[in-house]
Amino acid sequence: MSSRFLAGSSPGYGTGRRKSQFTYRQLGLLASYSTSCPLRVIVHIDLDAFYAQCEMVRLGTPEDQPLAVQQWQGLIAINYPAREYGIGRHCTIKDAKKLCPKLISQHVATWKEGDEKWAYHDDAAAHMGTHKVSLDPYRLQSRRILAVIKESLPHDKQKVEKASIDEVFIDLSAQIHSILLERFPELTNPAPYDDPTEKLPLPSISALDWQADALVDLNDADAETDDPDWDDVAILIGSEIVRDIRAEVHRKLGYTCSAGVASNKMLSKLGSGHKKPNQQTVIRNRAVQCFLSDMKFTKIRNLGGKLGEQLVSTFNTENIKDLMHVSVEQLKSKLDDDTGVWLYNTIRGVDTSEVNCRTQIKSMLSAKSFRPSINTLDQALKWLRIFVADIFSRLVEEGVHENKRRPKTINLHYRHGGQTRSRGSGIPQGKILDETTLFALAKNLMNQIILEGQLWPCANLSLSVGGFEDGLSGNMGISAFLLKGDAAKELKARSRDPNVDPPTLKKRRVENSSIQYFLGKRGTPSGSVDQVDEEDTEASGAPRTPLSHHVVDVDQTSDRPVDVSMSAFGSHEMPITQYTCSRCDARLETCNALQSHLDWHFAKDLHEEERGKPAFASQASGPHNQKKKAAASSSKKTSRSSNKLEQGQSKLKFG
Ligand code: DCP
Ligand code: CA
Repeated sequence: MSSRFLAGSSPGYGTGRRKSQFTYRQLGLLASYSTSCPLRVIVHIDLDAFYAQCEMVRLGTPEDQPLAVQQWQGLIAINYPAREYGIGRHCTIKDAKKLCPKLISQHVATWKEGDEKWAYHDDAAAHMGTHKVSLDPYRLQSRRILAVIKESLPHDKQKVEKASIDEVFIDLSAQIHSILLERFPELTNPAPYDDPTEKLPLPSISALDWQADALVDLNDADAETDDPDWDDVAILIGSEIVRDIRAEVHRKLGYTCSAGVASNKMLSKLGSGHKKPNQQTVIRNRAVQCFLSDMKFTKIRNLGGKLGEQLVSTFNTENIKDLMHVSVEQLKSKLDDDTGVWLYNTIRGVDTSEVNCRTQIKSMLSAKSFRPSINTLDQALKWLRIFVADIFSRLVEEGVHENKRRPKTINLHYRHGGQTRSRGSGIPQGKILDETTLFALAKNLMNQIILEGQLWPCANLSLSVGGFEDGLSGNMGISAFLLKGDAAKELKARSRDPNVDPPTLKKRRVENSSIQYFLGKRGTPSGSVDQVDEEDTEASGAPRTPLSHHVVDVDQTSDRPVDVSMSAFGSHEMPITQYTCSRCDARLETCNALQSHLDWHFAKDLHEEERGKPAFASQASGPHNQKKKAAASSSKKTSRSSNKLEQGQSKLKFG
């Protein structure tokens, strides 16, 4: 037994209960990451003031030095020492400097028109017209952090979802299952009568050591008189694991992060934001209601936007506790059935969405708005080269060289005469995609537009690739990627030797941009989405300040923007062949139709994942315990900020 567990006692000590509320079967489900396992443990890790920390690490800035990251004339990240001066994203550089004269404001890296590589330019802020922001340094750090997180986990039990540039979800269930069996050998005994529905014995401990974790308090004193059950033990092991991960990230790379440990994604994400910076919050099952009842529902993923606003105006409240009295039937009648059930479950802390390891990239986009507009092929080609380099480096990360994933379509969008249009083509299959091919395709599209006399003066150019499919190593659309002759040989050679870089692979890091704007800033869907293109200012008709950017705090490449942008762009597609959806075999006539269709699949997956399963509505608290909930919320307490020890627990200082 770990020394982190205190005060050994016999099962059932101090309680009326002799048995755990969990069964042998439920314990078994933990090993398989089952989303219906009530013992599951999900962690959300979020880097503190991420871009600011990246700059601090790069520049070797002392920890207490106030620093903000600047983009043109605005601030996009502010470190915690600077926040103490009241500096926020809303501040202008001038105001921020007034508040804190010793503030370092570091401009983000930029591509300079025609350059082959992004760099940190001292004069970037004054040259918005000829520079394009590069967030690539942050992506690079993000990848390094992710690698350290993964190295800290057992090789065979890594269920990690990169949710954004500075956030990950980790499902620790299987790892915790093995640790439980190791530490509590009684759990390895077969179930009595070989009946998996038999209840487990209670854990052979009565007090848990939560160290420096912010432990969400309970508002129902009775709930704490029960000795720990296996869900408490599982979540404690989760908090030990995440404390170690955070320490590793700090030790190896110098970054601090905050974390939430809970039984699902929604709660763990709320947990990581609960106490910042450099802290972790544990939300035990028994503390969920208390944790949520004090919260505004607009803080919950998917409730920050329109749906949240609709709820506020319908129920005249922002508070979760006021909605707890509303029946599922009422919610269904005010919203639609699915949304009503989802909301009913969500405010009760029920979320069965899975931690999704696979990135679900749908498209990539790189763009630049021009003020004043550009008028020459030379200028346009310079930007086109940057877009291609930008997108291609993202493709490399997606495994285009190994033919793991590749796009099927390419589109060039352009803004001319107040209208944005696009022209697209298919990307030839049967040959490994390289940067030269991509550039040739992009240039070809541009030439066509120019021939039609539609490009100059040009106020915005953007290049996108879409219709991603898995290649040879994936499970979709394999036939589309069967390579022949030299291409097959090249792929084989490369798969044998991962160190062989193809001739076109330049070791450069470039910015990736997209127009992802789906669920709002923090409403990152599972699967990764890209940073919104900070240059794409045309839609609003005026340059946006960083504050008003459609910035989704996520890295990787967009997994959903193309359908949004396509419809706005009114594309001029060139039909090439018939396309088959690799997920359902539907036949589509055009690249665009295929892309929209794939996006529909994705949106549907997302919807299902985000909404959880309606079946849980009946399992969640029903009318019979509404009264108890109401009583509980009226005796509300704030989260644990004191040194108070709760019954059955011990809290030590984090040494
Ligand atoms: N970001 C941005 N524009 C925004 C919001 C975020 O450019 N409107 C970028 C800068 C942030 C990064 O994304 O550093 C991560 O966003 P977070 O919302 O997680 O904010 P921080 O990491 O900066 O701070 P916190 O400690 O609150 O998580
Ligand atoms: Ca963050």
